[in-house]
Amino acid sequence: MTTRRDFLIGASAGLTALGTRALAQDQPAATQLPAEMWDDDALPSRHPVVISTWRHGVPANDRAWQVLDAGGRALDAVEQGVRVAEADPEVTSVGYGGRPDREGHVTLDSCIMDETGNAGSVAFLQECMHPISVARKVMEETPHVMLVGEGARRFADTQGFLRQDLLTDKARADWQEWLKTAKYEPWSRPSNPALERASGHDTISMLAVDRSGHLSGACTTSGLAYKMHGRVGDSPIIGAALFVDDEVGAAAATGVGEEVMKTVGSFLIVELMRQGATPEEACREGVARIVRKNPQWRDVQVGYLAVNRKGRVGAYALQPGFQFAVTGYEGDTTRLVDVASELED
Ligand code: SD4
Repeated sequence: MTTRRDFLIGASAGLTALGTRALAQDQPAATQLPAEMWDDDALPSRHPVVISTWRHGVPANDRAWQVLDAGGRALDAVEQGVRVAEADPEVTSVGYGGRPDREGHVTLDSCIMDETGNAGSVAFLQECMHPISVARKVMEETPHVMLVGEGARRFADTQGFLRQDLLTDKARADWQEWLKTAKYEPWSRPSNPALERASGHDTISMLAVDRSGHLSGACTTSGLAYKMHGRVGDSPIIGAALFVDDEVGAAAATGVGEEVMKTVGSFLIVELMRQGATPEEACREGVARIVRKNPQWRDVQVGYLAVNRKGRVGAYALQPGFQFAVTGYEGDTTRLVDVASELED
């Protein structure tokens, strides 16, 4: 059986970090992660932390950090942070510029959860630049948690969100190319993980701890490319792609949403942390559930991120190539971290 000590050694040995400077030059500088990232006792108290999925998490974290560093609330940080990815046309799996479904419609799933356990969500929302902010409005302005489709769009209208076409020329051209074969393979293992890594595309999920020690999380996506019209993934489902419990910690997911939903991944990870698991141990068990349940797990990517209430972070994935951005350690610069995985490179 793996002891906690073995586990921690394995975790740090399997991880490297990239500074933002190295990112700009596109030259991965491998450095050891600071010990406090993994060690509750070494972390300075009341120090904010923000983590988010994939390479597009770097500019998103930088925005969230401005809020946290100024003493702002974790909820505002995660909303502001993921809005950066939503508005970026280069991010092909979130918001504007996201790949459409097989009928050419960009449909969005988002959710947000705060330190009190309040949550808001939208699913199958169209023509909206910032679904995360609509999700927050659902949380704050309605008695409900989730609105979908045309109902969500009409609610967004009442809240002043403009109707905007999100399908960029590039995304349209890629979709038209896809239509030539119309092969739907969201479950395929990326043939070249290095390329997958470089392109840095995927859902953005973000978790933050603010200076008051409170937690919040957000998740937003255009979902799997060329999905069936009407398909909703894990990203707007509280407990699946995102769960926050201020007394314990928070967890979030990226990857094939069907696998995350079937194992209620983020809720599971928070509950494991409640029982004493470290964030990374909990993420590993979240991944292990998928491995045990799905004989096809080698062809699926799912990545989990978690943070506990002390700001200690962890992550684990099924496939190599998953990365997360972290800000709040070592000079508060944003680092991109390679995550250990069930399958090796
Ligand atoms: C979904 N989890 O719609 C999202 C998409 C994603 O890799 O993260 N893609 O299933």
